Amino acid sequence: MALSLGIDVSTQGIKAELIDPADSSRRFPGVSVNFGADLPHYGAPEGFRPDPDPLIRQADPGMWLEALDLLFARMQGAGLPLAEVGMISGSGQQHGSVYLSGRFAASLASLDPAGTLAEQIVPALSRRYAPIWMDRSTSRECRELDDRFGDRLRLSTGSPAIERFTGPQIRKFARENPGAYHGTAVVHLVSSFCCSVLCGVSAPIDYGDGAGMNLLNLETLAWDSEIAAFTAPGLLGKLPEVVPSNTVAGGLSPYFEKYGLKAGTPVAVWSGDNPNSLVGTGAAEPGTAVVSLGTSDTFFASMRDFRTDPEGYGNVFGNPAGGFMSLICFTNGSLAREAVRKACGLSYEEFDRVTPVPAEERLMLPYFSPESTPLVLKPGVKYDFDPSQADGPARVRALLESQTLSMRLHSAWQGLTLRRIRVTGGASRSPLLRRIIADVFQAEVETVAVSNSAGLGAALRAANAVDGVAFPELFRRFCRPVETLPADPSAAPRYDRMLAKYRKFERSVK
Ligand code: XUL
Repeated sequence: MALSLGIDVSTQGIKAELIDPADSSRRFPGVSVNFGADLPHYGAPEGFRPDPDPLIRQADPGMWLEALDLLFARMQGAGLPLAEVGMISGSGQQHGSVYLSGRFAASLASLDPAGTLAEQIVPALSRRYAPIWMDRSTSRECRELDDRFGDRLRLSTGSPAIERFTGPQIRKFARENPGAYHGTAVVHLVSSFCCSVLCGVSAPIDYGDGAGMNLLNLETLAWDSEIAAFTAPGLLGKLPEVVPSNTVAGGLSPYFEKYGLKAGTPVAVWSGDNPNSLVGTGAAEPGTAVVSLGTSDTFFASMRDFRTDPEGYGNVFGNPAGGFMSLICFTNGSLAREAVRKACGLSYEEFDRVTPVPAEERLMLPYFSPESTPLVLKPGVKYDFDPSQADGPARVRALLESQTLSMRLHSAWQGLTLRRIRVTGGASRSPLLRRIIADVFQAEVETVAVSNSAGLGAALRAANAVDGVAFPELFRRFCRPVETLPADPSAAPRYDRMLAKYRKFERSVK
């Protein structure tokens, strides 16, 4: 079978995932580009331009374009069989926006393989730098959207006004720089921008990533014209079409023949990294949630019906495999685990070897940095016990149990009957954390050994969109759990009790 290529454009770099959708035993080496290490001339060691204002986080789309050229050159250099690629899709860091003038269409249509992507496309940018998901400079715009629409914004778009979401960012740009906004013909997401570059035409946005904009009405699955009109003048006319995630956006531009790919290879519409990860962890069907344990922890799960979090912490996106998905972000994930590990003087091995002690019922609120769930803007760590009287392992247990109780508390609005939770990310190595997750949620915990779930998800989506391979079949081949841990039913009453205590404790400090 033809090979499927998934490209993951994330915050710190881009990666390629090449698979044979019919045969998971055919392995290809991963190829990647790191923005900081490989493209130091952009001065963006962590993928964004350093700004003295911590609320401002912008990246240079020229850097993403140069990275794409470099990624394809590296794949070719590594001897990957690019001539066998028969379908392509991709994944983008969510929410970031790219602003392009009327020249964009013409520069895509006339891409000259003798030149580079960056030199031919950068002149079509109507805003030089793209605000990314880490930007939080739009509080004023969020307030304005809240004042104008109140709860309707959350009920229609799946999320209240959120600083990093694209709509508030577009509103801020239109206010601060009306001339450049007026000169913008199209506003793309990172995902749809990169997809456009591959197809050589301005590409649509999919329901998965489109839902991260505060502009997509998830009941009608169309741009909400009233919200768009308030967000910025004439915005509806500047948004790409919004389509289901299994849409083929176009054929690969002849520009990429220089890397050994075939012009015209079908390119499926790109999506956001979280919707792609839902697919890449094989959890796109209801009944399984994913807990991704990274710098921040995220909890995401497929949802059959559209419903929203009355507290506004959970976001709802389109599920690329159909229906919807939730995403809840807990900023103090490994960030807090690292801080506690260091403060307790434990090595990584010692941290991973901490064992459960059911007699302890201790809680802590680990807000080492501002927290998004629950919203805490002023950092501060709180304990319901005297930490100076507790040894390192006891503090580690208090942290991990509290983090997991917070996940259970703040994911309850989905009304999910969870049979299993798939864990991924660095901290999923901790046997204690896996045990706690199983027992707190009373669900089986499955470890998946997928290292780039967003890139793999994109490659699987391409196989589904282009060749019609069914998702369950792809999941069986590519996303099998490597380890399964059943819940201990005898722990259920204890965690029900601790959950009630945790809820009170969290409320008492907000
Ligand atoms: C999700 C979010 C991040 C970005 C970058 O809402 O902001 O997960 O998608 O990974």
